[in-house]
Parts: sequence; C-alpha cells; structure tokens
Amino acid sequence: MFKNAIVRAPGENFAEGLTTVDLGIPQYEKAIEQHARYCEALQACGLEISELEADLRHADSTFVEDTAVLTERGAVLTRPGAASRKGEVAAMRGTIRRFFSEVVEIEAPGTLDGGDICEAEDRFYIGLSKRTNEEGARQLSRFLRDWGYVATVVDIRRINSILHLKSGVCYAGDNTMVVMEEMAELPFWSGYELIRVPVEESYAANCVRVNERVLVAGGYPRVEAGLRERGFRPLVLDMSEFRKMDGGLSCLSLRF
Ligand code: CIR
Repeated sequence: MFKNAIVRAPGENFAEGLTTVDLGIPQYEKAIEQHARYCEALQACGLEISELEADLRHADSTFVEDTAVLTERGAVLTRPGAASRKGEVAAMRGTIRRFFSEVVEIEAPGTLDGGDICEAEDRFYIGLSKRTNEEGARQLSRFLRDWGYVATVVDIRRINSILHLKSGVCYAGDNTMVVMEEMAELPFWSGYELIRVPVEESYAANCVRVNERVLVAGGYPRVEAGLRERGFRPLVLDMSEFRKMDGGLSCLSLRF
C-alpha cells in the first residue's frame, strides 16, 4: 500500500522542456488543471500529497518520477540522463531525506531516470534507454540487491517509439503486466498475465497501480476495457498536455 506521493506542479515554462513528439505546444493553464485532477485522484486513492513548488529553473521538473527510485527499504536519488534535468535531483534531495533514512545516489558516469524503473512486487526491471546507461543500471542493481530485491535489466534502446521502459510497460498488480505490443514478446514477461496494448493506444501502457485503483490515461478505451475485464478498477485522467512533453501518468509523482 502506498501512503504518500510527492508531486511538483508544472511551471509557466513547462512548454520549454524536452520532447520528441510532435503534438503541439502544451497549454499551461490546462496542464495546471490536469495536474490538479491528478493530485485529487491520488488523494482519492488514499495518498497524502506533498506538493513542491514549481521550479522554473527546470522546465521538466513536474516529471518528478525521474529523480528518484523509492522502495520500502530505501531511496535512490538518480542522475538523469538529460543534461537539462540533472539539477532536478538537488531540488529533490531534501524532500527525500525527510521521508527516508536510507538514501543512496547514482554517481557519474552512471545515468538513470526513474521512468526506466518498473517495480513488480520484489522485482525491479531496469530499462537501458537513451537516458539510463549501463553504469547507472549496474549501480541501481547493486543497491537493490543489497536491499534484498531482484533486479533485471531490460534493453529498450532499439525501441524508438518510447522514452523510458515504463512508457511501454506497467505492473498493474495481481501478477499482471500492461505491455505495449512492440514489447509484448520479450521473455521478461513470460510469467505474467498480459494486457496487451494495441499500437494505436500505446501511450496508455504507462498506467499506474495506486492501492485499489489503476490510473490510466483518458481516450484509450481498449486499455481501459482490458483492465476492467481483468478485475482492475481504472481511474481515468486526461493527460493531453503532459503527453505533448513525452510525459505519462507515472512520471508526475513519486509514490511510497
Ligand atoms: C523528458 O523528456 O525528460 C520529459 N519531457 C518527460 C519525462 C517523462 N518522464 C517519465 O515518463 N518518467
């Protein structure tokens, strides 16, 4: 069960962040509105929200998930792969230290984005991506194994359509993975029930299990139906403005 979430509202310069998609410029007011609904959804799932002030020094800083990997046994501060995002960790350090007594950090030359980490019970899948390099994955694997978890590296560098591992796969709980078609045949998921995400709905593979509910992006009826058919309780949120900046549902919070 999660009890807490850390979030950071988008700043006015949110549209100046990094993006690889061509979906237009996000509207700030609408992003603020969607972020507020997102926070309400987390509260409805029983979480207490710690909301950090918008950070105009880092246009992508609303995507807090990339700055840390949080577990029941300790927290890992990351070293984001994009140069413009490295400073976000310093702005998160104090907050993480307030909640966790065991805090370790990814060191250079390692890079790692939290969006590349998919937690499934006691196993953590670590995506090797444009943002997370082998050294970052190695350091995180060592921390996790020291804490008694299983760490498995998944190389997604050949899958061009996604930024992070969790853009394409999410553990929904109950031994079930929600996985985009392009990744569905990877051997890692063979022991799980799969909800396969059709290509035209692949953005919705990034859903998030939060206690009794699964947060899912609005506008992807087959993923929503797939979740319902398996007995999950989707909570649908409009993510249009964050999607324009390559952001998914999971990246807007750190949950623990
Ligand atoms: C970036 O390119 O870093 C941001 N615009 C989006 C980060 C999304 N993070 C995530 O999915 N964990």
